[in-house]
Amino acid sequence: MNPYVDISKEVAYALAENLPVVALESTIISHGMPYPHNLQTAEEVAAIIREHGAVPATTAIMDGKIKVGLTKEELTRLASEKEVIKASRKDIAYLAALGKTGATTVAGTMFCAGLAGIPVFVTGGIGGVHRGAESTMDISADLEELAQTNVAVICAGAKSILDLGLTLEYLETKGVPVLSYQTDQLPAFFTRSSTFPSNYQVNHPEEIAAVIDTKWSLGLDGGLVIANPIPEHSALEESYMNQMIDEALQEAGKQNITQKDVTPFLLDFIHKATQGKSLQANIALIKSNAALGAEIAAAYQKQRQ
Ligand code: PSU
Repeated sequence: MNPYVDISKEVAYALAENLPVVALESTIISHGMPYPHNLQTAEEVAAIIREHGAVPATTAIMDGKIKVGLTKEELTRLASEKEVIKASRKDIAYLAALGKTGATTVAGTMFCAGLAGIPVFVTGGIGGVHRGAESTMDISADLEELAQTNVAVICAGAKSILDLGLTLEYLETKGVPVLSYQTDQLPAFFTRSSTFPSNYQVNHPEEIAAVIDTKWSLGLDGGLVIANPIPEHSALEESYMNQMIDEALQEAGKQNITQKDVTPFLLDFIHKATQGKSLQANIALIKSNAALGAEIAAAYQKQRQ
């Protein structure tokens, strides 16, 4: 086994027995939600995955060790310590070599899940091509990871802090399928729809599992985006959210926020500007994704038998 990787007993057992496992990211805990909502949500999401018959495996780098499956103490550290580093692919070697602690983004988590052999990963929203990327070149490393790592990512689409059209173009260029669950559009995180069509509509976890298995069996390496719209009762009003997002983008521009600080800044600004409404929506959608992800992980294991 890789000496840098420490897989929890529960996750290792599930993997050895071919039981369904669902990877979870930790940047959403450290940089995506405020304390204590972050810790509470992380625990609730793990419980939902268990209720749906799968084992949750949150990934992070703790004091230099790549951990797959975290203890409550480790989750609490990520949720509350200020010096936790947002860890994408480029950060992992530094953190592992120098004994640092980092919370993994979608890209970082895909990499860790890939190392551990976990094919299904649940998150809230993926990173993508930022608005104005024509001049800033701000494109999330999540997209490149999707291009190369064999992990299926269940999310609620992408926030319209991003340029959704360019994000879809990028994924298309990289050969990453974008499948929407029970809709033919790309959901836009806070809202169930966007003006952008998804590649395909899929209606059952079994169908999704079949696409994942067939893709990799054909040697078509790389990830898949499975976009699950936010539950209807938790969706926010589109024009209201667009206004909040515009304000957030303007403020980020004024304060000259760049690189890895952009997404956390925008998320925090929107949370405050909506007086917590965006946070409630975020919590609802990740729970819904957790339930679907566990069902997909179970269907995938069945498909492989
Ligand atoms: N989008 C969200 N919530 C999040 C993130 C994105 O709605 O918490 C986090 C994820 O961890 C994602 C990362 O992988 O932000 C993308 O950051 P960047 O744009 O710097 O690659």
